[in-house]
Amino acid sequence: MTEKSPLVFPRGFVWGAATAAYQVEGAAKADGRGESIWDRFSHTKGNILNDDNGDVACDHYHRFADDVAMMKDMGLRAYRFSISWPRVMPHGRGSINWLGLDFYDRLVDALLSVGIEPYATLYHWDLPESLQEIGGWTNRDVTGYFADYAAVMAKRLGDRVKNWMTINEPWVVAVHGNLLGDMAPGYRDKSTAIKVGHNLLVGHGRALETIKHSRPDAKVGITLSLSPVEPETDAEDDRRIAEHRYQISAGWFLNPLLTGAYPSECYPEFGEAISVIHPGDMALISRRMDFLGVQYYFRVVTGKRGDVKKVSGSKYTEMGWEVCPSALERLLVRMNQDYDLPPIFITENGAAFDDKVSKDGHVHDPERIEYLREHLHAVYRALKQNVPLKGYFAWSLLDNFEWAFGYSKRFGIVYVDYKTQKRIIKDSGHWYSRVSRRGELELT
Ligand code: IFM
Repeated sequence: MTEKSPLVFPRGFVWGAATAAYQVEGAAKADGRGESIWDRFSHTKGNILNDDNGDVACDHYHRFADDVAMMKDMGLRAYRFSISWPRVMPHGRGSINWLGLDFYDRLVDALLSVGIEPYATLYHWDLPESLQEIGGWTNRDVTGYFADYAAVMAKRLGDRVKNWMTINEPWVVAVHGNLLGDMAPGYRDKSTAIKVGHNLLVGHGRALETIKHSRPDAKVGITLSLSPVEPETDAEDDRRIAEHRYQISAGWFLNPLLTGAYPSECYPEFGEAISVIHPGDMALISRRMDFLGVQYYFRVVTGKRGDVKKVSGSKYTEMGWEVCPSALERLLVRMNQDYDLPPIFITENGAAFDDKVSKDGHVHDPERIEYLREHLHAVYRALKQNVPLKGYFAWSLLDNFEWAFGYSKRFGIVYVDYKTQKRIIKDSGHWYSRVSRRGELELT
């Protein structure tokens, strides 16, 4: 093989793109949708840059048919979307909103009619506000309501949707939503964050059991945001500090799911929140998943006191995240050594850059092409080291509502003009479309 030969991915490797309900759907009040914690949070002044909100977003709710046609033209094989719990169950429990449920039915049918495999996430952060009013994820009953909602979805879509993700990025929900408070529901309390983290895992376990019960052929997994933590120097103390941070962040979720126990480093952090763990929980949480979704954006580099360092000479995205594809390879290879891994999908990977429509009407985003190429190269290298990788989803299909950053950060491989809702496939979208069609990665 010469330097220039394309890298050929295994036959059947899944090529897709991802979105999430609150970030793209809009139609916040349409057809009986209930309020979510993100509606409440984004409508509270000062929480979101420019006081943006997801009321309209990309209007995907009304434009999904065109978006699916565009995905087909792009040669995508899979679409990862999330279901808005309050659209389907406005209060999170009890009555079902049939009109909301019908939307996902139409979306799934549209995808399948053009040969795009649906990958559905049940919880991408939009908890029904009524459930927050009874304590949100700190209330164990919510894990049961989540399983009930999962059952509704499996019953309605399970004949056509074969791949389900329960919870998206529990670390982000726990830490940003309940410890740092810069995401919904906006709490700043460590004990709350730990309880939420645990109950999200319990919710995952319960939903997995429920879906498997009603649809034995369904494949069910969870998606985790994972950042390797690497020391600034090779000194033993620095390595120890970095490893500790890795265990209390990545290990906090990986270990219980894959081994049935929290890492020993977590217990001193738990304090009184330890009471959230009930007998039987760890067995429920660690029930074998069909796959694990890995979401990688950046690594964390720590200094002597565990403080996070900027790396001189590295590139950073508009989010201020270091571009470091080799850390994705190291993360995957390490995970494969540490655990008996189920099949792995990269369920999110991508970058925000300051994209502009140029005079020729196109969006030229060479930095994103380079980002995607280099990260796919890292995925390929991990595959060659026997990491059981089965697919890759670019984040995101569309520019969208980037949570506390509103519409200021563009992650899409498709540009969205928010005034007109016009979509323009970026150069990276055309590039990714060629990779997806051929199943091959050109390195130049
Ligand atoms: O936009 C988010 C997504 O909702 C979850 N993962 C990270 C993305 C970029 O911040």
